[in-house]
Amino acid sequence: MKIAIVCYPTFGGSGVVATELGLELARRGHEIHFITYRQPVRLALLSPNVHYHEVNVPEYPLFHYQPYELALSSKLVDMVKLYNIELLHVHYAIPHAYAGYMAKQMLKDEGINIPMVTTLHGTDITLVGNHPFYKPAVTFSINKSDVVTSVSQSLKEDTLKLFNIKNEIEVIPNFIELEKTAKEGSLPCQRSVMANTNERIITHISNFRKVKRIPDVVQVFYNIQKEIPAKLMMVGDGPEKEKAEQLCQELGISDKVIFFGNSNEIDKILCFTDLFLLPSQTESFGLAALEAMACSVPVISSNSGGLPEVNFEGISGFLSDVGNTEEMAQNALKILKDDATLASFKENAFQVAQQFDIKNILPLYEALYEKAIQKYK
Ligand code: GMT
Repeated sequence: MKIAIVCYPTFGGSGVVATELGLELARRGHEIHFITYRQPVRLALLSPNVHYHEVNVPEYPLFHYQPYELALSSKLVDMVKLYNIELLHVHYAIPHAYAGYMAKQMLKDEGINIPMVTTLHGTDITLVGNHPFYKPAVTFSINKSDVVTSVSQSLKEDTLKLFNIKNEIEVIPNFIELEKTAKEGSLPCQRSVMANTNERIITHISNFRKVKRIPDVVQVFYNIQKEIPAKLMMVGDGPEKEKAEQLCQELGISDKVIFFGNSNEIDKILCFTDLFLLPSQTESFGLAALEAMACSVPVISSNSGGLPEVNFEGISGFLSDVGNTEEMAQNALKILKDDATLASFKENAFQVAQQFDIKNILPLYEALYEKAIQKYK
């Protein structure tokens, strides 16, 4: 199949999922065209089946806001015609589903009919899309998609609750490429550079937005390190990062916390991690938690949104109410208390992650694509 994938190219989960999906589809022989404003961070272009088309929005003094949707839909039209693309798969409803629908309409006008699959990722529904300024356009573009998928059952329920949706929503969970993780996991792990042998290593990875509750990460770690020797690895960048650095200073734990900024090599950090923290306000799925589990790292998370669909209570880790940092720290200590307990949680985390192997999930997308393309033939 010839598929156009529209996504955000940044470090956010939706862009990562879209990129990994496209790359695996390409490995399976499909022709994939990534269409976005910058080369996606996880996209390596050395493959004959992978194409990247950049959307440019020329500056003009009249524009206070650059019309990205217009440029994106025009680019989609041009690329569909040039490469005979058969299907559009847009990730994150805003503004991609809207631009995709406009492209479909323009193509229809020229006698070209192609289906559009929209994947809902989370904040496009629970935070941003739900805003009254966007809601009518988001509702419209979800209803006009040929196929709608969501990354968890919880996100599907939120979508049906928050929007007037007439379309079916198929749940296809996020995935992990276990083969790649295993290959990277066999490389030497530089634990000794980061911590002493007696210290437990705790990691948090995110885009440091408010929804991630970064102060809770610091507070949970603060409680843990009062009881056992430990280090905290903070990976990622975003608006809450500086405040977190200040908080660590105020709490007198700066020497135990390392802020890495954005990294493309999270496997190198996860390989020496003993525990992953994700206390988010809401999380449609929690891809970062799954990536940790795939590296055999147990997870302490909040129990909001789709997190209980990924992190299994008492098996791959523990879940607590949002903001209950006291309980999160107690649960973390339960996992970290001795090597045997930690080893069994590590093994369990890896077992749970196996359910989300890309090999199990990708055929679900392929089947949807085939059905959608057939409908238009
Ligand atoms: O919140 C983020 O980390 C970014 C956001 C995105 O769209 O890039 O993540 C959302 O999509 C991910 C991939 O499907 C999910 O794993 C995250 O849980 C989801 N974030 C939220 O719902 C807050």
